[in-house]
Amino acid sequence: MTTLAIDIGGTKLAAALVDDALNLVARRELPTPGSKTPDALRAALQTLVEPLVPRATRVAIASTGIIRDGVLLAINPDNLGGLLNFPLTKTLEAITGLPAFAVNDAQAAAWAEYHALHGDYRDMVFLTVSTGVGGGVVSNGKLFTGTGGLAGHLGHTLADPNGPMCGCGRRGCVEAIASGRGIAAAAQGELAGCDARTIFARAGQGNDQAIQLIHRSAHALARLIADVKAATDCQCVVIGGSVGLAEGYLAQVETFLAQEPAVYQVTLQSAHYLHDTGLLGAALLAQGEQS
Ligand code: ADP
Ligand code: BMX
Ligand code: ZN
Repeated sequence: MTTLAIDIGGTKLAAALVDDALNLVARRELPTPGSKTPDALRAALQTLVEPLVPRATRVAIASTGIIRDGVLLAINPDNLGGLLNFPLTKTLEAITGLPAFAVNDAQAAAWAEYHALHGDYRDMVFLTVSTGVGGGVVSNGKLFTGTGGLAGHLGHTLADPNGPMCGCGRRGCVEAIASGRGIAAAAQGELAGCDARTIFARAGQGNDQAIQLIHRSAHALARLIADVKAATDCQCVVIGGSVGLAEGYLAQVETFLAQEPAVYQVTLQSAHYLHDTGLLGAALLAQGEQS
């Protein structure tokens, strides 16, 4: 079987063909449409997948948002506004003429990264620090998705009761502070209006404010990881997303986590599959669905 894997994020859309041995070819990427209307997303997905469809036998989608029965609901509508109840699998089935399966992006990535650990650990958590902060939990070898798809949305746990409002409606979520959007939203003065990528570049040039913004994100993530260790007793936390994979970020999280008591320490690793982990996780889960 050749799976057409699709990853829908708040910033970018990716697609590739994945075979049963998890070889990934013909990867394509497009920006997530700025208008974020259902029509704009449908059109962008069509453009993205069209060249890949003739070689595919099924579709597997990893998408930001709560995925329930193939439908996408945003927990943080700021990340993917205007898409309340977007019929993800129906849309892709109509575009491709193939059967489609959909799962949350971080849940998919958790499954791919669990697979990459080759049985070293039975309990692990994946965190993406990207447009938002997403999570996926594998406990005793089983991926948690929840009956309503919400399981693992760890970016919406509390970092600071006096922190910024989160798009989900809660104040002070980890996502509002640590995510790419959270980093950008806190930038002031000369960095106001810059995205997280630019802020990382400025930090690399020694800009104090940029360095502090990244510290603030890494510190919130480290505290989240201590909470996650307390909740799951996981043996490993894997970090992905463009912020999570940015040079030096994981080392900062490790430094902040080391300041927590010994019981909360846990091995941290960068995502083995880097930016393809959502694509591969969706493909793996689709294999499981049909086996
Ligand atoms: P998505 O959320 O669509 O899955 P990404 O994982 O690429 O996409 O995350 C997007 C966020 O990461 C944005 O806030 C962007 O500014 C930031 N970003 C992208 N590239 C980099 C980089 N090289 N270093 C740091 N941050 C980055
Ligand atoms: C948000 C939420 C999660 C998602 C996470 C990371 C939406 C649209 N998304 O917390 O479902 O897993 O962002 O998403 O509410 P990404 O776009 O940063 O990859
Ligand atoms: Zn939130």
